[in-house]
Amino acid sequence: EVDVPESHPRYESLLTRHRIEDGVDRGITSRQGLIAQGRGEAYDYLLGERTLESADRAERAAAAYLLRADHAVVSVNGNAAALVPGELVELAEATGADLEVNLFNRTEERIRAIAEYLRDHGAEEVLGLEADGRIPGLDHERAKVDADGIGDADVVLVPLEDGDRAEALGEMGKTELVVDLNPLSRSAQVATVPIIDNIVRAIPNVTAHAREMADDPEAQRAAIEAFDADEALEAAERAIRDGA
Ligand code: PTJ
Repeated sequence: EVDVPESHPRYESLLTRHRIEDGVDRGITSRQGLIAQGRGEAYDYLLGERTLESADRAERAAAAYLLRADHAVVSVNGNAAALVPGELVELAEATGADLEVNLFNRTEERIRAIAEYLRDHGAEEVLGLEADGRIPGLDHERAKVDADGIGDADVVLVPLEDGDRAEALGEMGKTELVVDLNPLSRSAQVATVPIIDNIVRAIPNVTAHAREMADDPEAQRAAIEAFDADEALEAAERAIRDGA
């Protein structure tokens, strides 16, 4: 553990950065994950390192989609696993979603390490090792998914997803819930629900909304109804440009 004084103005941001470094040391996070985190931090700084109201509405809508799904899957990559392992397990439990390790830079070692790390954090079943399904339109390694996981899902939550894959999943007709701090990224642009927020704040808030609406189908319908993807993207861009 690094010693960051709590009084440091960017305490949270430094802790988050350290978790990504630790993820690389554990063989969970790719080296490219360090670069992705740097990009994310820059956007988070511009957004004021807070959850915008529009992002909170997106998180509530995402919770509603997960609860109403026939088969929801939460996709986990090397950055998500390093930053919010326990929170992802809790989200899956609160919504009845499956957890699937699905990597952009796929290696069997990293998949196994992430699955084990999620089990250490309380996950019972972790998908992603079968890789017996394919996303049409992507090259071999990028296309691999579990047939009974993401392959079969009607709703997928994909944090920090690559643009090509986000687009290809959308073309399969899946409802995509994307967490990405960059409102201009292709993944955010193609998502049914773009959540423009730090995954560290976003995942626990989706879980809180899911718990609150779990037995209330009317509230779930209202959360989906109240959400407009284009408006959310515009609100985030405005916040970056004007600080509003
Ligand atoms: O573990 P793997 O192999 O699946 O690889 C995962 C990464 C994230 C390295 C891979 O998918 C990748 O290279 O992604 P990109 O294309 O760099 O996109 C990552 C996006 O996530 C960027 O738009 C970042 O702004 C955003 N991002 C980075 N950190 C965070 C974030 N969004 C939310 N919360 C963060 N902490």
